[in-house]
Formats: sequence, C-alpha cells, structure tokens
Amino acid sequence: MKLYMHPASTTCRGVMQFIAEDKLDIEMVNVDIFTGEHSGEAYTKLNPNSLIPLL
Ligand SMILES: N[C@@H](CCC(=O)N[C@@H](CS)C(=O)NCC(=O)O)C(=O)O
Repeated sequence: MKLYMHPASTTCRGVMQFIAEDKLDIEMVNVDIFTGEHSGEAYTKLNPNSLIPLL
C-alpha cells in the first residue's frame, strides 16, 4: 500500500502520524503540490480529484 502525500500538507499529516504511530508498512510517495505534480497526468490517473492524500 502507498500513501501519496506531501509533508507540508496539513491534510496529509494526520494520516502520516497514524501510519507512524501504528508502524504500518505503507510506502510514502511524495507528490510535489508546489510544482503542480498533483495536476499532472500521472497523478490524476490515480486520483481524478487531483488532491492529496491518496491511499
Ligand atoms: N478532505 C480533502 C482534503 C484534501 C486537500 O485539500 N488536499 C490539499 C493539500 S492540503 C490538496 O491536495 N490541494 C491541491 C489543490 O487544491 O490543488 C480530501 O482528502 O479529499
């Protein structure tokens, strides 16, 4: 399982904290919302809403 996120995103941090506290085996995939990566073709194929986080 993967979490698509950005560490500066407050909506991601709660999910990241839950994963860390429960030591879950989930890969973190950084999506650079500052360069618009979340609006690119690769990410919108995963999440048409263009928002992070995405599990
Ligand atoms: N509750 C929303 C919150 C997601 C959200 O607002 N994420 C922000 C980052 S904090 C985002 O992806 N913003 C990109 C944008 O609005 O273009 C959801 O998970 O669907």
